[in-house]
Amino acid sequence: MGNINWYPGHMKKTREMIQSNLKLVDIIIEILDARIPNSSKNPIINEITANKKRIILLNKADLADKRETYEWIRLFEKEGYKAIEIDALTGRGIDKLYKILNEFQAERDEKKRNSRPLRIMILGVPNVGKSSLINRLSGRKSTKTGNKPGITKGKQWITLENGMQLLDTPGILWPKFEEPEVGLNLAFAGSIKDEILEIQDIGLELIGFLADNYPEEFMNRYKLSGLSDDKLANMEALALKRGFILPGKRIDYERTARTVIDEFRAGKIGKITLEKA
Ligand SMILES: Nc1nc2c(ncn2[C@@H]2O[C@H](COP(=O)(O)OP(=O)(O)OP(=O)(O)O)[C@@H](O)[C@H]2O)c(=O)[nH]1
Ligand SMILES: [Mg+2]
Repeated sequence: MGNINWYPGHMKKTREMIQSNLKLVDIIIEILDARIPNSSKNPIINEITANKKRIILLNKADLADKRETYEWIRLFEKEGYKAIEIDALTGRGIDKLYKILNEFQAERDEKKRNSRPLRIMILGVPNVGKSSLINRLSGRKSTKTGNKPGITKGKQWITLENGMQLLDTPGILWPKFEEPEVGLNLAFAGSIKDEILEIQDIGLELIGFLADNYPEEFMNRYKLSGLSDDKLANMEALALKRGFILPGKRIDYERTARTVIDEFRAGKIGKITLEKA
């Protein structure tokens, strides 16, 4: 889970590695977290992948707000991309992905004589579901094919059921760092190591967001009959409901925060999107 410490040298190396891999592929699959499509986007992906065809996947759509996911897809489509929602874990949406890939293949076959099967690479920031997607796509029917003649040496490729070639290691890109809001969103979604965060602060901010944006889901989950404008008051009400009380009748803020964060990540509070398109 997002435990890479990105530093400028590492970012430069990653970029160079991805750019050299880019030369080997025809199409990029960019995975975003449907709950945080903006915060889970690498800041320079447009620059890195310029002139490559790109499909945008909103993964973990099972955890996100359907309406918001729809708006994000419309936005990306307006920007000229193919965009779909998927759940890499269950495979929902993978059929649509194959349909798009097949369309790109047909387009290529029309343009080029002796066209070959598409070569694909997956890109995304840590924890968005790259490995899950690769596992899902590779399934049982596919075979790993290293150093296949005609395909660049030294690279491991997975042959998909439709014959296309998928690079077996995804490109892991760095997330945005500058905006504090992005950091919070990545923390809420579980893309930043919890140890480096003040869990009580993260929990408090998440409670604030939920009370403002998903009040019904939040009240239902924690059996609250009303909400305060003050996030700390809401946190305390929740703690009392759940009995998160320490000796001396002190509120266990740590446990309260941990609980809300865990339940949010597990989708127990509801289908929630943290960023609007
Ligand atoms: N609910 C849900 N969880 C998912 C989905 N896809 C992946 N996950 C979970 O998200 C976490 C990260 O998934 P990975 O596939 O390991 O993500 P990754 O992008 O390969 O992560 P790194 O290798 O760390 O960069 C795992 O706990 C997965 O089980 C999905 O569609 N829905
Ligand atoms: Mg992985």
